Amino acid sequence: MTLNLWNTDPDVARAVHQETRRQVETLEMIASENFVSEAVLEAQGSVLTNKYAEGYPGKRYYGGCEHVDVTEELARQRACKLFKADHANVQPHSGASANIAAYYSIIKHDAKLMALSLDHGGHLTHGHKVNFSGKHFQVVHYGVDPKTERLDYKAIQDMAREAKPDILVTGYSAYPRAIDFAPFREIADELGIKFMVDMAHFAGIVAAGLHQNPCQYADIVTTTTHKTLRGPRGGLILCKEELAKAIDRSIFPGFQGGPLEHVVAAKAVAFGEALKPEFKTYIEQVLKNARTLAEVLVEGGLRLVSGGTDNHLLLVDLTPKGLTGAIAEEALETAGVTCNKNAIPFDPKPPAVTSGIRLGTPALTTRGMKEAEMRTIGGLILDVFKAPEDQAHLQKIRQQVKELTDQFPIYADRLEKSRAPETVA
Ligand code: DSN
Repeated sequence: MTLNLWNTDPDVARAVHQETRRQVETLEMIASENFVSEAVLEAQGSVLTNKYAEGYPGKRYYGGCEHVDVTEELARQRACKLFKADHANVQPHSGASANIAAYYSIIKHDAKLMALSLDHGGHLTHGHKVNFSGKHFQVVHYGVDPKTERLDYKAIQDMAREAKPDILVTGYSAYPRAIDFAPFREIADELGIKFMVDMAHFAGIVAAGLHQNPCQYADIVTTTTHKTLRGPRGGLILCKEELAKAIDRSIFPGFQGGPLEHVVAAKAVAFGEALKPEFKTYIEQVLKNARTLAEVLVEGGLRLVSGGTDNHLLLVDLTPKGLTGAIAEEALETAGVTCNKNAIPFDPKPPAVTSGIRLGTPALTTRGMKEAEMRTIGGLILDVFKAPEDQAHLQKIRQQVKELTDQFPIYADRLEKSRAPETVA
């Protein structure tokens, strides 16, 4: 299958093969990653990548758009159906692009934005000082309650009354609990401001009907399409009808040029998959797996931020084991478990070190793993932490990881076909 690639560019072909092998043979526990279907990969790898289509279906600045109009329209309609939204813009290249365009459709440069801070689980694009959002807006950050490590809606209300932001934002990249959008809506209504939700992490849980739907509360909802939603890497904006024109103009011609129509087609396929009943079963299992893993890790002496999880992710405080996030991430990777170091709320350690790791179950669940495997994996993680610098110990665990991943094959055909042909050394 990758014969052309091997013949044209063996260096790239080799890296693609090795990455395929890495995904197949290790335990992918980065909470924001997943494995898309072969159908999504086919759409994304199609000739639609050749097409310019600035504009929107039926109103393009290029000829020959009749077929990409079909795929983009399908993506829009399916996104609206999935999230019960009035309007969808499926062109954002990423979650960050979606957020930039969303902000500028309703607020101006220097406006005041209020959101969850990055070190308490928020996202860079929610006003971090190194990001456009922190540089171009005045920012007020709320955090989690020091005792419960959960959002304190009353404290957020008090802060908003005091700060009088122009836009209120919620959403996270590392918060293990469900969010109640109703108090945010009330605050926004009281202050007469817009309310935006970035549901990138939990979009799949919303699609499955297992999380409150932000589209029923927020003026604008943004998301990536590749996390729990299990689509291609990209972004999506959903909004009420009255903001549809502003959002569309903000994406194009505001912040983007030609849409990536091959990715848009892959989004259409993924949204179609998420509309099927099997997707709800998948997300139910993602949640059960996260809860099971949480139990095992707590029984093994680790502390979980907020005491547990309502969603697909766990924020693990490694302090009881005397480890840092950096050491744990590296040891786990050597043992074949991929995750990321992550600050915990009020973390005394710097971001490159951290006291925590973030673990997620979406990708493992896509492989078909269930509670029994989560117990095994929890045990392997605890084993890694017993001697994180003992390379022989880590290699033994890596062998156990390989035995486990062999029982839950993924991309088997793809792996085989990405191997070097005999003609290439
Ligand atoms: N970088 C993503 C994550 O890992 O959560 C958020 O965009």
